Amino acid sequence: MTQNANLFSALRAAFPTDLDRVAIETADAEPLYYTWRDLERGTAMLANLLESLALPPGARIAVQTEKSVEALMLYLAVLRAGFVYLPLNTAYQRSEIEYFIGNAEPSVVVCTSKNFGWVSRIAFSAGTAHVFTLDDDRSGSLLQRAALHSDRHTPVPRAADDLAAILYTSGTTGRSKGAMLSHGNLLSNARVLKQYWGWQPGDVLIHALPIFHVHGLFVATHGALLNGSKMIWFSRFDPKAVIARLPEATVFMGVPTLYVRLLHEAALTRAACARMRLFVSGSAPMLVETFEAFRERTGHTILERYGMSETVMLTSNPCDPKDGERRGGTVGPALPGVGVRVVDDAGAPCPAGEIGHIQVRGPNVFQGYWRMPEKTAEEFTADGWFKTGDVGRIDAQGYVTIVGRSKDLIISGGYNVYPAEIEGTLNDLAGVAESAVIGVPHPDFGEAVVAVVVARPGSTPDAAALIDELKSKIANFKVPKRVFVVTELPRNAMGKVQKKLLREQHQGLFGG
Ligand code: MLC
Ligand code: AMP
Repeated sequence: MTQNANLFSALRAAFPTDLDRVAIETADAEPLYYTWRDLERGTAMLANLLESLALPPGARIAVQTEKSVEALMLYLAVLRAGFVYLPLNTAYQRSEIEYFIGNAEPSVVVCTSKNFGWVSRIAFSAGTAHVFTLDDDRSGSLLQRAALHSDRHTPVPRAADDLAAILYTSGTTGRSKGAMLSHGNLLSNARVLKQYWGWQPGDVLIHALPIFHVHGLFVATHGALLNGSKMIWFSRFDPKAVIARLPEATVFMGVPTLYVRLLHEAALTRAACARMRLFVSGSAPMLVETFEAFRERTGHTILERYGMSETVMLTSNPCDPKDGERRGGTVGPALPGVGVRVVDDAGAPCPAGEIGHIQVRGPNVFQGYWRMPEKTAEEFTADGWFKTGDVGRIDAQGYVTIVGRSKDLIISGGYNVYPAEIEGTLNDLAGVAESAVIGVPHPDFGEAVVAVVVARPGSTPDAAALIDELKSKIANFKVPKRVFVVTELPRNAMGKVQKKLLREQHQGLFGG
């Protein structure tokens, strides 16, 4: 290995010289202050603990814990020790966790003490050697064990294409796929964003997103760390509390639902945002009316960008006016060094302004799906472009507009929901013959999940009871907000369920 491309080493190199400055302040009634030295020492102790376990090279460390600074340190420690981080949404239920652990075969699982009983049973039966607990009050076996280790540690050298993380992303058919991201993928993207978004000395980030997906884990934390910037750390998004801290901050990142909720607060004013430099939105489409209402109220033009678990960030509206204006309803041009193109059904590039399939190529594009070489091959073109599954157009200035998706995907409050997975779960419930799951406009979540269900002959399933049953089986954000029991699903001449028709029928359901 010629050069150490460990992402942690690059982040640490950006720590301020004065390690006693505050790196993270929690937004609690009784705040905790973590200095850069605390991050350095805490991640060293955790990395030493991981190394002491004699794990195999490339070992996966699966983590399902509440958001906390210690959970962030665990992520950084996994990078530091050269292992592979596997974050899991806290909403995932037993059968979902069983699948992820069975598929990824992690050597270490970290969970909350509340879930230790069932998680450890699943993990040990899948061959996991170590299960630790970590709670959001800093208790649990992980930190107890880490405290016994040295607070000095030399980051393990990694090559740019060594794996840093696996992010599970649902599939259009079948089960979730693990997107394998390398140190090089993450670092190249973080560096491009640092430059393109003009991170500057004195920037302070309000971190209010979960840390188990690309947006909160990578885009937000890498941005702040690579700039040596302080974070104000919210364990969960609370619009009133966020607004109260805006005067101390300069950067905020959110999914559109967060902006919708901020706009509901009268306290969101120009004065409250006077010190802010940048508001970033992404992970789901932002309505132009939200974009405009925010500008009207605060004087700030939200910067919308476009990303994916498989590619981190692909495009972004400009930050610096010399790079162009921020246009609502678009996700901006391809980031520097990233190639984005739109092709027709035959794979030929579309002329400017024409709608087609969005494809991407660049140092940000992942290494493939974990243990799914055929699926990986299917998602790349012969000339090496990744098929995003999004549909859009690129105008003459290079601005990308996403107009839809060729993948059957619902994005609710920034979380992805694949109808096939929900339909499969519904169809297994007693009394259900078949089902169709659709997304309809929702004023808060952007899209809401709705299910249309056909009863088995002789059964009369109750919609509310089906919803309750689903809550015990799948993550709460995937559970349909409404279930309709019907006698049959509309089908076309080929026998395919006409989801478009169902979407039209239900589109006013939430006043959208
Ligand atoms: C919560 N609920 C949701 C939901 N979140 N329902 C639909 N969609 C969602 N996203 C439901 C729960 O099931 C529960 O229902 C009720 O709302 C209250 O739960 P909660 O946990 O208290 O909700 P809340 O804290 O208000 O969460 C809403 C939210 C959260 C918007 C803050 O969903 C969130 O943090 N979203 C951000 C997701 C994100 O980070 N995405 C980035 C992906 S990365 P009930 O019935 O049980 O009461 C990516 C790539 C990229 O896409 O480009 O960035
Ligand atoms: P995920 O698999 O969770 O990483 O979600 C990635 C998907 O989110 C993309 O393929 C897009 O469909 C969607 N997405 C991300 N950012 C945006 C955005 N700014 N506008 C519209 N859709 C977006």
